[in-house]
Amino acid sequence: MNLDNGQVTELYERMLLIRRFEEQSGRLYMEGKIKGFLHLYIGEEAIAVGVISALRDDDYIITHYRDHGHALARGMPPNVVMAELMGKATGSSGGKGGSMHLFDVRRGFMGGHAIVGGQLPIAVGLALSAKYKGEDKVVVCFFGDGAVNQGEFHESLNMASLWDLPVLFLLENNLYGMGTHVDRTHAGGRDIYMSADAYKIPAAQIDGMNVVEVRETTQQALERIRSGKGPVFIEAMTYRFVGHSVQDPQAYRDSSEIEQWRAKDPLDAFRETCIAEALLSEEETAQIDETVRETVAEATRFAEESQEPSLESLYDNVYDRTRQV
Ligand SMILES: Cc1ncc(C[n+]2csc(CCOP(=O)(O)OP(=O)(O)O)c2C)c(N)n1
Ligand SMILES: [Mg+2]
Repeated sequence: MNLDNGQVTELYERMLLIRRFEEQSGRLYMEGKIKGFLHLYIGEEAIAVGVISALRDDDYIITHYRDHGHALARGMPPNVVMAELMGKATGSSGGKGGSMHLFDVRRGFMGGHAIVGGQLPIAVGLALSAKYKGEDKVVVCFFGDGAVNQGEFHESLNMASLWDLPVLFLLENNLYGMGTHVDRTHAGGRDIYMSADAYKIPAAQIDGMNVVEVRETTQQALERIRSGKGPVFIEAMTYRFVGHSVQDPQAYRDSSEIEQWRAKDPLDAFRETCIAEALLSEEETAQIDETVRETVAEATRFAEESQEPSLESLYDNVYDRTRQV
């Protein structure tokens, strides 16, 4: 591995933070403290962390509704993310966006989008603005296999390629869109990355459970994009270890399939490799585990103790043409 102790510590800590944060969110949902929808990212952590660790601070990120992992990987404070999930005024969107609408303009984190595929054309718009203004920024657009059979996916790839826009299309292929397997939704089978070929966009399919592979492929893609050669497409193969949302009984898949993928747990694999290559010690991983647990406990405390948005703020930031300003 071409990484030093500091870098592997950061990658491992971020992945573990996402894992523990998500586990805690699931518990809080069951306790009725998080309401509405909650889509967990458990099993897919290597993608958000591998990709986002390769970005610059002023690059843009835009993603789908399964967005907690991307937000935490980008460095959004866990306190603020947890408060948003609990609908508190201290949350990143003042408690009014919730799980699917995390947002942080300062960090170039342009949302959390609940409309499947809706972020793709917005990513192209962000990239067009960056190119037009002569800014050296790349837009990373995360989306799932459920987004790729819609027109806007093809329109976005076409326009980004035609205009050589600085977009990294990052497909998280976890084999399912809600309860439907990708084999039943995509005529091209599991090699969705080949769709990019129709638009002359270079594409690769990679192991989304391997954080180092994700990071290195992203670095190569970014280099090409920053040189002005237009978009790149990466399909990262992955699996969500839990249901589509917390309310999903998962009757559509066998537990043996889940077990097979759990055996490829991106955290276990990375930790074992780091220990084998003497990049991390058992003691260091235990220490990281301790730190992460404290961070998640503190985020929970912060969110629980925060106030709900005031009634007077109900219409703030809401466009309502019937109300006079
Ligand atoms: C345009 C649109 N159609 C349908 C839905 C309902 N819906 C929510 S999530 C989802 C599945 C998306 O699957 P995928 O893109 O693979 O993401 P994953 O949940 O696997 O991360 C669907 C169909 C929606 N939100 N938006
Ligand atoms: Mg999917």
